[in-house]
Amino acid sequence: MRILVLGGDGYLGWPTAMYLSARNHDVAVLDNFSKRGWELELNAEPLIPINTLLDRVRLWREITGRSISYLVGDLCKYDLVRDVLRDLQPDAIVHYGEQPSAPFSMIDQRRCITTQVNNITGTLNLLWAMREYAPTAHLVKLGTMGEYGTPNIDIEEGFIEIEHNGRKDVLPFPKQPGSFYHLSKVHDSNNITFACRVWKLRSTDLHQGVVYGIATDETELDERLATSFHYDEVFGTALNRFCVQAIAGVPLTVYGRGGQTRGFLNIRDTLRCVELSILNPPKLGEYRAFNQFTQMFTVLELAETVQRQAQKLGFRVEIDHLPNPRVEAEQHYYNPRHQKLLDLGLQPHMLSDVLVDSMLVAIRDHAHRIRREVILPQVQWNGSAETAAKAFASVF
Ligand code: USQ
Repeated sequence: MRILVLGGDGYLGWPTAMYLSARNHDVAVLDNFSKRGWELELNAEPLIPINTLLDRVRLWREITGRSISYLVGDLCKYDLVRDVLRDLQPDAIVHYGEQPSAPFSMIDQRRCITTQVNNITGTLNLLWAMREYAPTAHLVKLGTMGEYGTPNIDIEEGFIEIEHNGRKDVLPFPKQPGSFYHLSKVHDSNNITFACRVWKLRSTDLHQGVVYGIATDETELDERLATSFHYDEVFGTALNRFCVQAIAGVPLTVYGRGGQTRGFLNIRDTLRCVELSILNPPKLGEYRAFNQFTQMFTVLELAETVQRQAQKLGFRVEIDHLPNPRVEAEQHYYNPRHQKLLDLGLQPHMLSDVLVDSMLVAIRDHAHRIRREVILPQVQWNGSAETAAKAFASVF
C-alpha cells in the first residue's frame, strides 16, 4: 500500500515509517520540524542524539535497500497538503503531525493557541484535501485516551449505547479531557466524525494511552536510526521519565498521591496497532475509534516498578510525592474497554522487568547527557501567567 506518515520525524512517526517500509509498503514521511523548534524553545533535548530525518531516510535505504520518500512541509498550509495528497494518492494516511504534549499546551496562552491552531487546522486541512483529492484514502488518526478523562463509569471504544426517557441511541462517548492538548484531540475527533458522515471519508481514530520504550526491531538495526526519547517535564511521559530519573539519582516525580490510573503500551505495539488498522480499513463513510493500550497502571505502581528494577542494577532510588502540578483526580475508577485491536490480532508486549531493565541499561549508556534541570515540573495547570513567564521563554 502507499502510506503517508505525517509527523514522520517524531518519537512514533519515524519508527512507524520504518516498520511499514520493512513490511513492503511504499512509505512517504512528511514533517515541518516544528517539534524540534518547540524543544529548542524549552531547552529540552532528546536523551539519545538523533540524526536529521533526511539522514535517517538515507541511512534506511543504505541499510535495507528500501526507500522512504522524504517530504518537508507544514500541515497548516492548505496548498501543501492538497498538493501532497493529489500527487501521492495515498491508500492510508497515518497522522501523528501534531503538538503532542499536555504540559506544553498549559504553559501559557501562546502555547495553548499554538497547540490548538496547529493540531486542529492541520487535521481540517487534511480532511478538506482528502475530500478533494483522496476521498477513498483511510485516515489513521492518533488521538488519545485522555479524550475521555476519568469518568465514574466504564469507558467504551468511542461510542456508548444510551437509554434516555425511554428511547435508545448509540452516541459518541462523553469526553472530559484534562488539558488544552487533550481538548485539541477531542476537536479533531469531532471534525473527523463529521467529515466521515457528510463527505463519506473513512477514518480510524486511535485513542492511544501513554507510550513507553525506546527500541523497535527497526531502530535496533543501527543506532543511527534511533528515535527521539524525552525525559523533560514537557515532552517526556511518565515511565520514560521515571527510568531516566532513576539513573540520574533524582527521586521519582510522582505527582500527588500517584493513584492516577492510565492505559499504557509499548512502542512496538503502537506500530502493530497502526498496521492492523491499515490492513483492516473501515468502509467509506465510517468513523471508528479503537482504544489503543494494553495494560493499566497507577503512576505509583510504575514508579515502584522502576524503583525495584533500578535497585537490582545497583541504583539507589527514592520516590517523591510532589504537589500535583496538574488538575486531575488522584484516586478514581478507571475501566476502559480495549478489545477491538485484540480482535484484529494484536498480541501485546506486556511491561516486564526485562523491558524496564533494558530501558534502564540503554539510558545508563547515555547518562552523561541527562540534564537534571529539565526534570522537575514547572508547568502548573492553574498557575499564574507571571510564574509561566518566569519559568519559560516568551514566544512571539
Ligand atoms: N505523571 C507523574 N509524574 C511525572 C509525569 C507524569 O505523576 O513525572 C502523571 C501525570 O500527572 C498523569 C500521568 O502521569 O496523571 C500521565 O502523564 P504523562 O505525562 O505520562 O502523559 P500525558 O500528559 O497524559 O500525555 C501522554 C502523551 C500524549 C498522549 C497521552 C495519552 O504525551 O501525547 O496523548 O499520554 S493519555 O495519558 O492516555 O491521555
